[in-house]
Amino acid sequence: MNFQIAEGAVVLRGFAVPCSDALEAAVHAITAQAPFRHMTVPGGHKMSVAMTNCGKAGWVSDRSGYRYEATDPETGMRWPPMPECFTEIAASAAAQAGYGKFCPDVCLINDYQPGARMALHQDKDERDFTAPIVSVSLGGPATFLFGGVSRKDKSHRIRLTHGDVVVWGGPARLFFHGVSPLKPGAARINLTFRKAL
Ligand code: MD3
Ligand code: FE
Repeated sequence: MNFQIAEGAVVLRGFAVPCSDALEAAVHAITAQAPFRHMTVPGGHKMSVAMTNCGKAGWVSDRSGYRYEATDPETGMRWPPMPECFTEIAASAAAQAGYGKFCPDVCLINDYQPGARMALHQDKDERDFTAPIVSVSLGGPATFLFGGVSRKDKSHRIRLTHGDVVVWGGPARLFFHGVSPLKPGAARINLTFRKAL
């Protein structure tokens, strides 16, 4: 069921349900090599969301800022490769939403335990904003917030549950967005596929 929530942004309800066991197993294998960790933001606080990455590079944050790095700063090793089921779900969701030939090179994996949240922000650390971003939600439900290209724009909320996929392209690619604190209950995993390099 495709549902456009803004110009360029499409929700695919339950799109990832058929392959969610494979996606979760792949996350488990990735975290054995590159464990979830709470990164430090430039202001010095640790994020409430725990993160890891797979693919050609990974998103990292520390006191000096945000960037993509080919290696995991915790281990000095390259990030685990992107599993085939990851590339496949991202490309097929993008195609379903009207974005052909999406070939992500990085996947940020976010682990939300109860209480974890993500403040309103834009994704601007990638080189090319013409490619969409594909987000896959697994596990417990979350309230996702999205506004517009200005922080002052009115924001909307949308409930995302297990298997929901959102494709953010066109004007929506640079929309402000965030996640409300996760309610007690099941943890939530989010896979964020990007063309970053
Ligand atoms: C809307 N993660 O890691 S993914 C992030 O649920 C991030 O973990 C959220 O935002 C999460 O940066 C949301 C969905 C998403 C990603 C990129 C967007 C929504 C977006 C870019 C523009 C607008
Ligand atoms: Fe984001």
